[in-house]
Parts: sequence; C-alpha cells; structure tokens
Amino acid sequence: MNVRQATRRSFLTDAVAGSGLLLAACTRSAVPKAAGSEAAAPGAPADLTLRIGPVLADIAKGHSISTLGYNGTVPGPMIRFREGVPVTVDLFNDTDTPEFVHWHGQIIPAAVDGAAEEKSLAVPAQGHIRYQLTPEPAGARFVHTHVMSMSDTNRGTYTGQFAFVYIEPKNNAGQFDQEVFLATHEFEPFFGAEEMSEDVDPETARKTKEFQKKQEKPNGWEIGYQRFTINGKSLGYGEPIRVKEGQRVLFHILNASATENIQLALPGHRFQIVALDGNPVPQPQFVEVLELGTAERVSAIVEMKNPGVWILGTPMDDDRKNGMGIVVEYANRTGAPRWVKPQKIPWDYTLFGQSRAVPQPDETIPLVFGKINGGPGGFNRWTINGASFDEKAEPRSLQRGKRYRLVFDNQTDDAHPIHLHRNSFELTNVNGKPTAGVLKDVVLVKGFWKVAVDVTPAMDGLTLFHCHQQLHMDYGFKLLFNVV
Ligand SMILES: [Cu+2]
Repeated sequence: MNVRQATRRSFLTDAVAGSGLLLAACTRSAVPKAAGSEAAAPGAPADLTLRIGPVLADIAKGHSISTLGYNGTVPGPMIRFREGVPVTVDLFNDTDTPEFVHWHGQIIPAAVDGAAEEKSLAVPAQGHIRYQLTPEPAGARFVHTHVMSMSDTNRGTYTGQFAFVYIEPKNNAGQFDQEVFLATHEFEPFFGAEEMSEDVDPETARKTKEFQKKQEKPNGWEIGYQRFTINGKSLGYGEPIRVKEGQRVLFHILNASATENIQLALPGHRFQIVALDGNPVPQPQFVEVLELGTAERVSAIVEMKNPGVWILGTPMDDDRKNGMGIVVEYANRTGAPRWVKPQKIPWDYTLFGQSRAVPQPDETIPLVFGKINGGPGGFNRWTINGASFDEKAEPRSLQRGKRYRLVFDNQTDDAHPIHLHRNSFELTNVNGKPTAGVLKDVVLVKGFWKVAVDVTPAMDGLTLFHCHQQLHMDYGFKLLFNVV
C-alpha cells in the first residue's frame, strides 16, 4: 500500500496492513503497555524492529532506485507510539557502516536520540542494538538516519532511511474522518551550480556582502534531483488518495528531503493548519499553499467539497513533472487529474501564532549564520558565529529550566531549516514580526532573515543544533549544547 491512509475507526489494523514489513512490531506498539513497565526481556520480541538495509524502491513506471531503507520499504514502516508509554526498540544494521537512527522531534535522552555528536548509541555495521525509549511529545514526528554524507550521496538523508512516527496523544486526537500520512523525498541527486533562491529579492541580494564575496569566489556545489516522490512514488504512479465528498481529511505531511525546501498545494481546496512539527498551533488558519523546510511537518485538515480528480503537488512545474505530487480522487470520479497553479502567497508562521507578549528570556544567544564560498572539493563551508563545527571544542552549556532566546541572523542568501534536537522551541520573532505560542523543532530561516526562538531545555545532556540541509550540516553548520 503506497498511500498511508486510515479511517479513524480502523487505524490500528490499517497501520499494520499499510506497513508491509512491520509485522508483529506494530501490532504490539498499538497495544498500550502499563506506563513504567519493564523493557522486553532478552529474547522477547521488541515493540518495534527497524532493520537498516538495501532496498530496491519501485518509484515510477519501469524505474527502480537502489538505496538504503528501513524494513525493506521506502518510506519505512508507519510507526505509531502512545505518548508516555515506554517501548523497546530493536535496531539491526545490515550494512557495512555504522548508522545512527535519530528520533526527530522527540524529547528523549541523548543516548537514544541518535546523533554521533551527542554520543548516542550507534548501530554497528552488521550489528544490532536494543534500547527502551518513552515517546514524547504527542504528534507527527519521524525517524531518519543521522550520519554524515559529505560528498557521498549514497549515505545519510539522501537515502530512503526515513519513516513517519505518530505519537498518539493521551487525550483528544481531533475531529476528522480520515487520516493521511505523506512524506516527500527526492532521488537521484546530482551536483550542480547555484539556483538563485526565489525568496530573495535580487536588489537586496546585490547590496549584500555575500554578493561581493561571490564576485571574488564563486558559490560551491549545490544539489539537484532527477526524481521526486511522495510516499516513495512519483506522481501518477502510486495509488491515489481516495476521498469522499464531505469528508474532513487530516493530512500529516513530512518533508523527508535531504536538502530541499518545498511547497505543496491542492487546487480547489484549502488546508486548515492545525499543527506544525506535530505541535497544535494556537490559531488554526486556512492557507492554499504549504511550505515545508527540510524535516518540517505540517498537519492540516482539508474539507473535501470540490469533487473531482486533483493533483496535490508542488507549484514548481519541473519538479511536479519529475514526480512531486500525488493524485486525490473523489469516489465515483474519473478522468485525468487536474492541476491549477495557486496564487503566490508567502508562507507565514506568525499567521498561526498569538499576539501576546512572551516572557523575557534569562539569556539571549545570538547565532550568526555565514558561508565561505567554494572551499575544499568545491563545497561551501558554513559557519555559526564565524566558526564551522569543531568536534574537539567544548559544548556550550545551557541550564535546564532556564529560558534562552536564540537569535538567528542569516547572513547568507540560502534558506536554512534550523533544527534543535531533544527540544521544542517557541517562535518569538519571524523576520520582524513578533509572535507567540507556535512550538516547533525546525524553523526555516530564509535568506537574510532574522528569527528568534525561545527554548527552555527540558532534559539534561548533549543537544545538537544544526541546519537540516544535509550538505550544510556536513560542511560545518552545527553547534553542540550541553544541558546541565
Ligand atoms: Cu542550511
């Protein structure tokens, strides 16, 4: 089953049927265990088993991709946990290199978070580890590899190693008739020259120091892709999302790209945004076009009141032709799927926020993002406060329970999806617009923007901060905090 859709009533059985190779693991994870129950005994099956290994992914007519994935599928199995209910996880690695399995958006100990910088447990090459974690907080999360790729696009998030994780809330799950999980991903990457970001005004760009730098030293390699997919299938190849007139469909959309920030629209329909990065927003609002930086999630209700056959896809014509879309088909409707170009309305996080004042932080930490063009191998190097990541440097200490304001000052013309591990942060200012109440774990900081977020570290231990664009992260765009 390509389209992960489930009715509210039957999600447990559908989750199992829809996940192919998940088998017993998912059945067990769907059954809540008593909180505080012991980890599965040695030899007993885990609640969830992920096996990292080669996958031949059938993404388009007559076109298969050889990649790495979880449990033999791309995306990996649909994983459902219950908020606060501990689970035992088995991780097997059938490849010849150690792997890190990162539970993105969860507030869990560094040992199981899945990042080398945090000294998490690695999954050894041809090896196995088992551990327990307590899923928190509720909402749309995901799991993905966290290794460095550098110039090797057969490693890291360029591969198919990603899967949706949905953490069932303890209480109200919302009003909807059908729930659909969609994950976008690009394949067949290639290195190429720079494309000017659409978001940056050329006049503004010309006045910047960065523009002058480029006159001296040209920009380094950028990544492009030949194939685009949603749930591992190019537009028109997989099963459509089947809906009925009058249904309220809850979409959970994940940008599982290594490097691309994307937009998506469903002509003739509007998205009511109810959660960002899995966290309910204070002001649900209607939008026509979604924007997701790498690793961002959007949860949105769509009222199905425009019968027909439609394309839910990217407004970028070339990318849509190369597969970035999925068909939405009403019952008893046939014909070629329709696409209508949406109006260009900029995505604005503050639409979903509150206009109240936020508490003053205990400390403000300025973080200036910079780029050094075309370094070794022709790759740009990335800096935070003038320095690329140095694994030998002492991590910067933060105190648990203190409120910190991180002020991002993007002095590059690139958009950076900025991610903080093991925490959620509150947006407090987005490029000059104050806001409150929007909790996220990734924020897309566009070229020359300033964004402020407040974070009160929830848990002790090493906490990685980085740009989620794999190429940026690999070439220096990282910083390590230590919460004490
Ligand atoms: Cu970046």
